Amino acid sequence: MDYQTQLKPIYEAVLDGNAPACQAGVKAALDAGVPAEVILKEGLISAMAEVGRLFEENEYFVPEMLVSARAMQGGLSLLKPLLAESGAEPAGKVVIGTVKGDLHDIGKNLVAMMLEGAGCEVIDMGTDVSPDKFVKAVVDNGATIIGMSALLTTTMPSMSNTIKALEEAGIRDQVKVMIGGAPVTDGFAKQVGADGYSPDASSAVRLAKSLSES
Ligand code: B1M
Repeated sequence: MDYQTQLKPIYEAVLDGNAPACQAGVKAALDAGVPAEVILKEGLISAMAEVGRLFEENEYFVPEMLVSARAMQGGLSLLKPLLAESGAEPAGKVVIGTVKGDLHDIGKNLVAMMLEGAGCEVIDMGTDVSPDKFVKAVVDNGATIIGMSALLTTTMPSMSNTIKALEEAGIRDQVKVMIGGAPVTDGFAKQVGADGYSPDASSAVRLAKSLSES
C-alpha cells in the first residue's frame, strides 16, 4: 500500500526540525492506519538519513541536525508504546549506553525501546558512558548483556576499551557484548571481540535473544 500522502509531512517535518508538525504528522498517519514500523522506517529514519546527507554536503550544520533530532524524538515518543508491543519473548537483563565521547542517542533509544518491548529489563546508561561506568553497571545490576552504541568513527575504539575493562574486572565471561551504530560493522565486532553486531533495532532484539540462549 502507498502511504506517501501520510509519510511526506513527517519526512518534511524532520527535515525542517519542526517537532510539533512531526508529532501531528505521526498522529495523523497512525489515525489513517499506517503501521508504526512503516512510519518509523520510511518517515522518521529515512528523513534522518537525508539530514545526515545534507550535513555531509555542508547544507545542514550542527544546529539543524539538533532540531531535526528533536523533531524525530517527538515523533518517536508517540510510536514508543506501539513499537514496544512486539510481543517477542524475553531476552535477559541488558545494560545499554552510547560509548564515551559520543552524544548520539536516537538509535540507542530505539534499540532500548524495542528490547523493553521484547520483555528485557533494560538499564539505560544514557550517552558518553565510560568503560568503567559500563563495568560498574553490569556488576551492580547483574546484567547478562551489555549493549553499546557508537555513531562516530572516533568513538568506536571505546567499545574495544569497554571489552578490555570487562576482562580486567574478571567479568567478561559473565556477560554477552552486543554492539551497533551506523559506522559499526560485523567485521569490527569480530575484531574487538564482541559477541554480536546488529545493524538495526529489530535485529538487535533477535540478537539479544540468541545471545541469551547461547
Ligand atoms: Co552527528 N554525526 N555529530 N549529530 N549525526 C553523524 C553520526 C554523521 C555520520 C553525520 C555525517 O557526517 N553524515 C557524523 C559522523 C561521521 C563519522 O564519524 N564518520 C556526525 C558528526 C561528525 C557529528 C559531530 C562531530 C558534528 C560536530 O560537532 N562537528 C557531533 C558529535 C557530537 C558527539 O557525539 N560528541 C555531532 C552531533 C550531532 C547532534 C547532537 C547534532 C545530533 C544527535 C542528537 C541525538 O542523538 N540526540 C546528530 C545527528 C542527529 C546525526 C545524524 C544526522 C543522525 C543520527 C541518527 O539519529 N540517526 C548522523 C547522520 C546519519 O547517521 N545518517 C550524524 C537515526 C538513528 C535511528 O539511526 O543512530 O544509526 P542510528 O541507529 C540505528 C542503527 O545504527 C542501530 O539501530 C538503530 C535503529 O535502527 N543501532 C544499534 C544503533 N545503536 C545500536 C546498538 C545496538 C544495535 C543496533 O546494540 C547495542
